[in-house]
Amino acid sequence: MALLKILQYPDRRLHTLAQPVTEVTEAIRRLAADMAETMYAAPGVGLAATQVDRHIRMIVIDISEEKNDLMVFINPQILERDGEITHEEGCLSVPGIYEKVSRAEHVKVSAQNVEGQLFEQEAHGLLATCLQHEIDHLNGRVFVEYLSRLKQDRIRNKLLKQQRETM
Ligand code: K1U
Ligand code: ZN
Repeated sequence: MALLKILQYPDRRLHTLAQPVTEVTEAIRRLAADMAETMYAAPGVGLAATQVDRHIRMIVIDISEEKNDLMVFINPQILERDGEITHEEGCLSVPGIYEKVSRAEHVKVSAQNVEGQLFEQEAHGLLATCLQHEIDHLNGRVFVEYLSRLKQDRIRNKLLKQQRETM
């Protein structure tokens, strides 16, 4: 397994629309394992392929305390959404920034697993938030885009300054 480099906002590659996975191959399974290792090491509770510069529709999530409940979603699609919840969100591509975002409180998602089999997942609370956040990544959307223009500009300038200082 390998640790992958996570793209940092405002990298324009984070705005790429990810393409469907047409066949779940050994290479896809290896990427899922590498994404999981990268997520656990960061540490984070989710990661989208977009964030590691692989523009295919795959995400990994583990919101368990013990970090022993890995979920891999290939070609995830939101079938139902309802309610509203506001969570403080973070993002491994936007380090050090935490902001409140409102999203659906419940979602029903269909996806394929690492064997290529279709499954459905009902999610509430943090899992629902995380699924929506990661599926947004696959659509080229970063959570800061839900914030005001002023906040987005401040975050962009802060991260660009940090990136210049660590070059
Ligand atoms: O970058 C990402 O997409 C992962 C992101 C997922 C997420 C978290 C919270 C709300 C919505 C989406 C993160 O994992 S940020 C880091 C984080 O939340 C965390 C880090 C260490 C322990 C527990 C949580
Ligand atoms: Zn993110």
